[in-house]
Amino acid sequence: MPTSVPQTPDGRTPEARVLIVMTGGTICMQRSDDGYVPARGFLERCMAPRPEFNDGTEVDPVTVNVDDDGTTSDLQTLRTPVSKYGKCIRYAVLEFEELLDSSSIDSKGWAQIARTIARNYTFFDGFVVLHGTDSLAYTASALSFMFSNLGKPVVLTGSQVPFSERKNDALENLLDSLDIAGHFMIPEVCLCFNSTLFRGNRTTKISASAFDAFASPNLPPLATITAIDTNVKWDLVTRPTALQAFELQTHLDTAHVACLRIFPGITPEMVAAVLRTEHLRGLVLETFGAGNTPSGHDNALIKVFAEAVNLGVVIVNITQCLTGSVSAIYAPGMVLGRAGVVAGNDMTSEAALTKLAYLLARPGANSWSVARDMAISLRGEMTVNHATVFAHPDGTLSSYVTHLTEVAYAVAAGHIDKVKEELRNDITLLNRSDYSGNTLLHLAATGPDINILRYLLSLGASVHSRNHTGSGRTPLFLAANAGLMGHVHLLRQAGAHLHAEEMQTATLHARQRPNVWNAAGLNVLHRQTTT
Ligand code: ASN
Repeated sequence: MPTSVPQTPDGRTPEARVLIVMTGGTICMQRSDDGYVPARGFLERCMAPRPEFNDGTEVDPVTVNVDDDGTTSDLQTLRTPVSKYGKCIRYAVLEFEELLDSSSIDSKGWAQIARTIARNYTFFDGFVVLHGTDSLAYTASALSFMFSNLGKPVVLTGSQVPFSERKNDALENLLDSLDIAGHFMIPEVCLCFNSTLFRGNRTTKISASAFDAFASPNLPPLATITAIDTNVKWDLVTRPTALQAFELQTHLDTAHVACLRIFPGITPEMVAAVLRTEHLRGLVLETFGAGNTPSGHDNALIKVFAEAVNLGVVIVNITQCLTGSVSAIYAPGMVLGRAGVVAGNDMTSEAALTKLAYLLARPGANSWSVARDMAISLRGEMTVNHATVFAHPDGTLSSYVTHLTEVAYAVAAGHIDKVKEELRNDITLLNRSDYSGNTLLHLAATGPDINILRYLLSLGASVHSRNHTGSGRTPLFLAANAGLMGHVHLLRQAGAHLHAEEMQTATLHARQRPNVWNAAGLNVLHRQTTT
């Protein structure tokens, strides 16, 4: 436990805002004569009566954007009791019109989830998506590709047993997911299940009934959750380092991709029949071991693959094995590579298929560009040497404080070399906050050297962290308030935005420096909240 609960200067407990998106799945189901079916009213039925989810205070409803034409809806909002990290989580549940058993979800459903998050991105600190487990790993993978430069946590979960049953895994999974989304700046699409947080696009469903339903065979969990603590492996967490704002691509070309599992005795004719499917553009080939297919006497199978590649079909080789990677160490695998089949390394089938569908739908995509991009890691979905950056969510004092003070001083004084040196020694300082909730980026946002701001952003410092002042100020607010136009532009470029309460406060200040507040997005975002 922290020695004391941090408070805002006006004596309130800091709050995080989380939107829970309910898409269906066992978690919300109830018994019926036809077996379990999805049921509505999850917040009222399951969350409101439980003290873990409801501290009993009256909370104003939250306005959420429910569709692309700007329609809004006021949702009932609840607040959790104060957590061990000294925060309450204020949340609402947005239920989709049609609640699905996830075995029926498709790319339209993925787009609906993605759009819901994008429309409400600026109003919440994190998102939880409640979803059936059957296709959860596909949805997690698809969303990870649909979102570029994601700066906030998106946590998917569900359960094997409905919340409405006495003994279930729903309560634990939901509580853990809400805690992660509200407390930890893990800006990835994650899957939280059975006290474990995974990178979503590394997961696969491994059990039809056990609570331990998901595995991430080729990447350790991003976090493990015990009764006492949440242990985040910050060195595994990826974060956006490009100076670009959050973006969304909703279209995935699932209609023209397929999956084929090789088995002993598969004939070239069968494979050719699949590859001749009208308008097929991409195939995920699940091969044996390190990426091998039967070679046969005359390499007939390889010729079928080579022909399809020449006709423009992108074929991606992944292994049927649960762990390990394809690699061209055996002749059959090497021959496949020479035929133009792309090595998918250690991607799961779910990740490979959704990545292929995503790349094929990108504007201007052709088979060459798709094949090239299938071989690189876009969202940490496959193992290559990629840079990772560390972070820490809470504002509690710790042994880091001495170093943090030193580097904080260097940021405030504009000593960039010292800042670089300290962060080289200990990158975990990057997203640490002091007792007022200020991260290094907060300090750099009003600091004398814009290059320090740029440097911290290039390392992946979060533009969305909120300090303990007022309703929680972001670095962008501080930069605008200080009238630093260059800093404001840079932060905006990196995806920063003012949140709803900041905009209200900013409106009062805007008369003095309209240009800088305008650059901070006041007009644009103000219009959004009033629609
Ligand atoms: N059939 C359910 C679904 O995927 C399974 C579950 O959620 N446990 O929606």
